[in-house]
Amino acid sequence: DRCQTPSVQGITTTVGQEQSVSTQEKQVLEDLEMPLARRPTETLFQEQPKTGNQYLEDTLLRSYLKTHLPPKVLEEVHQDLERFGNRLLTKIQPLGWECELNPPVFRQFDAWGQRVDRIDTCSAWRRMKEISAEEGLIAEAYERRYSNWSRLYQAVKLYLFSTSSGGFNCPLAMTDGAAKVIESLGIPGSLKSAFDRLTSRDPKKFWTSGQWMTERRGGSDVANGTETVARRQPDGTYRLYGFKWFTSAADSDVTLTLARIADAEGQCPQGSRGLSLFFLRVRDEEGKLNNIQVQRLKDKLGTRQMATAELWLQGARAELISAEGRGVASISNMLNVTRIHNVIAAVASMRRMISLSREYARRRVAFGKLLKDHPLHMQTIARMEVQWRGAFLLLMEVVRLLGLAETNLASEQDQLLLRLLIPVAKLYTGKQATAVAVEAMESFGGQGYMEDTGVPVILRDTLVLSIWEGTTNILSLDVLRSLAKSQGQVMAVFLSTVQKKLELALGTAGLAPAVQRVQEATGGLTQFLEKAGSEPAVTMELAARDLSYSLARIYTGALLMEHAARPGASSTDTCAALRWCNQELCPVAAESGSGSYRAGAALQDTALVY
Ligand code: UCC
Repeated sequence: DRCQTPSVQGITTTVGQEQSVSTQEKQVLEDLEMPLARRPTETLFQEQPKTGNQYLEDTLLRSYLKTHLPPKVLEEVHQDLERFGNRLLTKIQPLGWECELNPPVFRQFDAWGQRVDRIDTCSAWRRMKEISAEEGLIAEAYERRYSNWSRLYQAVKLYLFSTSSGGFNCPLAMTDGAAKVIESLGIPGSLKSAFDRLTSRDPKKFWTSGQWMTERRGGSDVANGTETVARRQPDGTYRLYGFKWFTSAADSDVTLTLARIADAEGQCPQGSRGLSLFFLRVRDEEGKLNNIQVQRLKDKLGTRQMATAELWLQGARAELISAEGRGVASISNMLNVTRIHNVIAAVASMRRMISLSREYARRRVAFGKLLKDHPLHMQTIARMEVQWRGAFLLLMEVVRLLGLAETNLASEQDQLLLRLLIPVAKLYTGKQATAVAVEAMESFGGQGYMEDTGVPVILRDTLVLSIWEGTTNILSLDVLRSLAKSQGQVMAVFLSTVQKKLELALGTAGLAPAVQRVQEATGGLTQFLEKAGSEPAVTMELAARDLSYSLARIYTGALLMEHAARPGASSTDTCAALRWCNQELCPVAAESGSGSYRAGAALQDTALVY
């Protein structure tokens, strides 16, 4: 059973001499020797990559749960995740594909010219809603039957669900965000029934929520972009008038949205302090729209399974749920949750693409041997694997901290760290996922570019992750916001947490080079921050993106080391930590040395562009 390694077309192959070949692999190689006449000519000589139970196959996920969850919780969660993994494979994945093939259809008028504004979704999409309730994909986080671990458990289920969900992870993100806002308001009586529905396990009761923030002036500068006006009614409710330019999952039952409350003269306060947060039902009991008109569905590059619409609010009845003028601060609870969902989607997308690439490499023969026996090909997949591992641990860290915060177990330091890590993780994993998805697509050659393999769908749906819920730059500025608001405390917590993780790693000899690299990086980071404190404000703005990348890389390096230092860790865990730490861990220190953040550099940047 020794693999022959023929030299094909002058290319010298280097692997295979000592490798044993499985029966299946041998069959693939033997098939290549078949005479042409015996081949079914309509079939490609390549096999479809198939993956199994995504929970059972995910050794990093399983080792993380084993390390962190209390044994009793682990036992119960393991059983449920194994079952869910099978359900995903056999039932949910095919539904996800159906959602892709049957995107929502907008019907503005009926046959008799009556305006109906119907958004028709396919049965698979509606089934996803039922499954989400049955599986407790929102409920789990709010029932808290596993105390602080409930949030992490919910995130794991969402992570497994994400790439099979046919885009239903989007309404779930917003539903979770809405539930979080309502909970943080103390679940007022008027919202009790909505909260129960948003967090229900009963498919007949379960509601999803939208998040209508983006108007015609754009989605980032919400403070200046929101034109919608709220007029107070005698009964204390409001009617909203405005135009929402980008409303995802427009088939949702309820939504949260921002508007400016008009005074008796009809004047509205401008800017961020003029915005208030409202809750509204999209339709009434009979299914009639709440004085809302649908202008059209968006023609998007990806997430086409999900109806995103332009909506006219023409007196939509709504309930004010924040203090007047505290709309942005109140909706940021929702944003932080949807940003975590974005991280979940990014990590899940990387995982799916790598699983498919890995499987394909076990089946596809080129140049006389399987792809998995080509060192350069495996190096490429291994690099993606290191990215995914880091991103996965960063996600787990964020949801671990959120779980603590939601059960009053978080220290002040934990809360500061959570505030910082949410934008850091969102912006960094969004970019990682895009890079990994593109690279993984290439690992299938031309097949990866074929629509019906399903690979382009994953790529398209991944590309949005660095755009919606705050672009990379907007989130980099949010990182600065969190530093400024805590008056530097958050940085002290960041550095001391990294240091604690490094101390754990010091006991593992193989990690020493990685420990040193992270220590050098934190040194560079500290120096940069000390210096930047006395520079003009433009320095921090110009450095914001590189700073955020530095925070992401340093923290993730520390997490990989912590994982590799645990009892029972494997040599692969150490290898991943070492490789991660071989990259530039502190780009902000490196760039600052070259003067990229001086005021003059901003002028140069503009001159370069124009
Ligand atoms: O809606 C969209 C599409 C929906 C699809 C959802 C699917 C998700 C799926 C995921 C997985 C599948 S996309 C639109 C999303 N829009 C955004 O993300 C907005 C991006 N822009 C920003 O984030 C900006 O930074 C703004 C809007 C927050 C900036 O607003 P302001 O008003 O200029 O900001 P201020 O004045 O700095 O902040 C106002 C208050 C402050 O609190 P106070 O007044 O107490 O000091 C801030 O500290 O809000 C607080 N605040 C925050 N607090 C602002 N951001 C945050 C935050 N992230 N966390 C905590």
